[in-house]
Amino acid sequence: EAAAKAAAINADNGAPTIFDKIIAKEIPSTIVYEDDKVLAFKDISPQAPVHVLVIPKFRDGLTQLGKAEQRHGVILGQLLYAARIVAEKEGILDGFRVVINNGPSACQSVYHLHLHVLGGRQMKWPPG
Ligand code: DGP
Repeated sequence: EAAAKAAAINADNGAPTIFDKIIAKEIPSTIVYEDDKVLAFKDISPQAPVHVLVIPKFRDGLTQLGKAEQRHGVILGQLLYAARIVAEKEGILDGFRVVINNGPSACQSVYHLHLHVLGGRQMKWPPG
């Protein structure tokens, strides 16, 4: 029941998220890459020596990947390509992982689409 409650609290309600403040630079972050459409910054709670989040600057309904529509195809490609730029900048191009947590059962906690770029250590499979 506690888990169901937590899931409900974290459910996708379309409200603004902390990432809006990071995009607006109202709260600080360590930016790794930025262009007019995409922002990449270090995760506040790193799960690997390199842990960077890649987000669209304009959420445009993309609270989670499961809400993607065909019109989002271009930004989705830009995000994935930005993950590759981040991997190169961070020196992990030889081995890195890109993760998208979608929804409560995947432990998504921020409802603004984001790619996790992880590396700098041996990653395990399957993930938890
Ligand atoms: P997820 O669980 O997939 O929704 O990942 C959300 C990530 O966002 C999580 O790894 C921690 C990170 N995060 C949350 N708040 C902040 C913040 O204020 N600054 C930064 N840099 N990262 C944050």
